[in-house]
Amino acid sequence: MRRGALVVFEGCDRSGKSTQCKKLVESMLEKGMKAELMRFPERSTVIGKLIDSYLKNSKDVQDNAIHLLFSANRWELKPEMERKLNEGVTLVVDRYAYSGVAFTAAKEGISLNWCKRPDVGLPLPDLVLFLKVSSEAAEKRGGFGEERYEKSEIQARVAKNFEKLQENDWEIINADQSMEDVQKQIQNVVSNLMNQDLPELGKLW
Ligand code: DGP
Ligand code: NA
Ligand code: NA
Repeated sequence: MRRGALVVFEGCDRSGKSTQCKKLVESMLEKGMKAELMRFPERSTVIGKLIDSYLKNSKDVQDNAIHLLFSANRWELKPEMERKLNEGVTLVVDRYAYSGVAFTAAKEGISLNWCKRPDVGLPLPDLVLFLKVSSEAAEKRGGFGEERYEKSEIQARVAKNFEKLQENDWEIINADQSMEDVQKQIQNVVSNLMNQDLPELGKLW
C-alpha cells in the first residue's frame, strides 16, 4: 500500500495557515483520499498543557528548556505519525520543527544551530508549504492575539529565521492573496505530490 504523505504548513502567526490546513484536509477527504489534520504544539498532552500555559503567559519557563519541551511534544507524537503514514493516511500538519527553530532562535543568545539539534531524526516532510504574508497584510487581518509571541517585532525576527531555514524544495505561497487563491495554489501543489511516487520516509536534518 502507498504510504501517506507528510505535508507541513509553516509561516508566521496570522498567515492563514490554520484555515488553509483545514481546507486542504476537507478537500482531500471530499476526493476520497485518506487525510488527517495534526498541529504542533499539540496542546492536549501533558507536555502540551505545559506549553499551552507558557504560550498563554500563565507560566514562565527558561528559553532553552521550553524549546526542548516543544521538541519533546513533536517526538511524543512521532509513533502516531509513523503509524498513520504507514496506514496510508496523509498528514497535514499545522507547524513543525521549522517553527520550533524560527521562534526559539528569535530569542537573545540562542543560535539556529542549537535549536535544530533536538529535532534531528524526526520524520522528514514530503512537502513544506510556507505561507508568506507581508506584515501589512497580517496587520489588516486584525490585531494579534494575546499569546506570548504575537507581537510584530518578534514576528519580524521569526520571518527572518524562516528565510534562513528555507530549502530549495519548499513551496512558497504568497499568503497576501485571497483565501480562495491561496487554497487553489495549495491544491495544485498537493495534487502534484499525490501523483508522484513517494520515497521511503526520510529523517529531518
Ligand atoms: P499556534 O498554536 O500554531 O498558534 O502556535 C502557538 C505559538 O507557538 C505560535 O506563536 C508559534 C509558536 N511555536 C510553535 N512551535 C514552536 C516551537 O517549537 N518552539 C517555540 N519556541 N515556539 C513555537
Ligand atoms: Na498563533
Ligand atoms: Na509549537
